[in-house]
Amino acid sequence: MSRSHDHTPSSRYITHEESEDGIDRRGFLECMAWVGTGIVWALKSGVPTSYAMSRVPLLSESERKSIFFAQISDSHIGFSKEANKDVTATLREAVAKLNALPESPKFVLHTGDISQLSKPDEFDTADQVLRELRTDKVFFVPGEHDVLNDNGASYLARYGKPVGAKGGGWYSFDHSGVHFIGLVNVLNLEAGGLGSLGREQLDWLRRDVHGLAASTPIVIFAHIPLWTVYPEWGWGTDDSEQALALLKRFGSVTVLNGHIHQIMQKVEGNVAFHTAMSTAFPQPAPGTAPAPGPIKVEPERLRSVLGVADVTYVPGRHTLAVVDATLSGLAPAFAAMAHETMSTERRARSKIMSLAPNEIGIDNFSFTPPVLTVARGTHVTWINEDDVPHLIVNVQRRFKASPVLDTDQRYSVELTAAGTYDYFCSLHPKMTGKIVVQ
Ligand SMILES: [Cu+2]
Repeated sequence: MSRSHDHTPSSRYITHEESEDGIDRRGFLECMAWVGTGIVWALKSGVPTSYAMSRVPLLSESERKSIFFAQISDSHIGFSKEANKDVTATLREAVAKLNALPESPKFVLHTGDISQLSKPDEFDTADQVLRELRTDKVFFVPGEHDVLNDNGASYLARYGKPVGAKGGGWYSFDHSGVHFIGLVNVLNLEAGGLGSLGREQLDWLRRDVHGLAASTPIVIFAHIPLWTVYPEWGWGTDDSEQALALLKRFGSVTVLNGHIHQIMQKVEGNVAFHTAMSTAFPQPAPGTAPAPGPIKVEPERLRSVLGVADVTYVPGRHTLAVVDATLSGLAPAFAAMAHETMSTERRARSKIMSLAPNEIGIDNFSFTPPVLTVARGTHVTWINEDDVPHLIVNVQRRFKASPVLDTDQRYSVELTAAGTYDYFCSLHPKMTGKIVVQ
């Protein structure tokens, strides 16, 4: 399994290479970044086949017309920084894109980060725009941005209840002979870790698939990728392998994720993984920038790095195909972005922080200094200079967790007892730091 492989980032993220017949054979073995090309993939009688978007005309008429369902992800309603000042408008464009399909999708999956800061009015706006979709129903799973402040309680009340969600918001349903499973991997994250499903959810999953025939096509959707895309940036889920082990016996498993705001795909045995574009802003390709986070591209290119995914399925033929569609209608333009814009954009953005001896700066998804030594009774202050929200949690729970800190917001605690305080960001648990009180 590639989860345990130790490829360097440069060898792990290969550029799409296609053989003469349009079938990407390396794709069966390697993780890959799809750059500069739209992708369709199909599971035909359990055999994965991938095509460049240009091959879509070769699909049968019925396949092309029978859009089964669609995926929207990472709409981040409430975000209004440089990378996209009107994320509501681009979500609306995504809705229009889906409404313009020759056949309406039966339903739409939203794979999380509906909102930027879990605010009721952000959810209200998202709901209002999504109501314009010409489809029967929209199913949601939460992103880490949707469960700020209350460990997901308000998310659950709004989106979990209507689908009879269990525990932290997971649920399943059946449609046209396909079994759909919405999983939650953004709750109770631990310092230094990745996304997490947790024991309770894994036990539920075991019971959920127990009675299903191995021939039942399975579609799993969750926010953070259920395969290790780039652990250095937290792009993976710690216990996803345990979930996938429960699905080994099924002939066709499709995993749809968001979170990384770019198209990536990998096929491993019976499991096909796919991450979707955001409708709000792009993020850097793994390892091409100091940190993940929103990046600004030339205005004319924005709509070529935002989009949706359409999925077709022909019952009885075990065919499931995902087509990524940008808002512009042009091929995704991540490649050019990766090489031209990102490093300069990040460099320009990165601020020089002058910090007092009791201050900890947050920038580019890291804490500065990583270890702060102070005297007893010091008020320690975190300052978020990043363009994404962060949330400070003490591992030993000896000081109160911060509220969500958006850009330029601060949080202070008075540390009266000597000792070592480990802390991390509960939204991005790879971000860790330490305070030594003497
Ligand atoms: Cu964070």
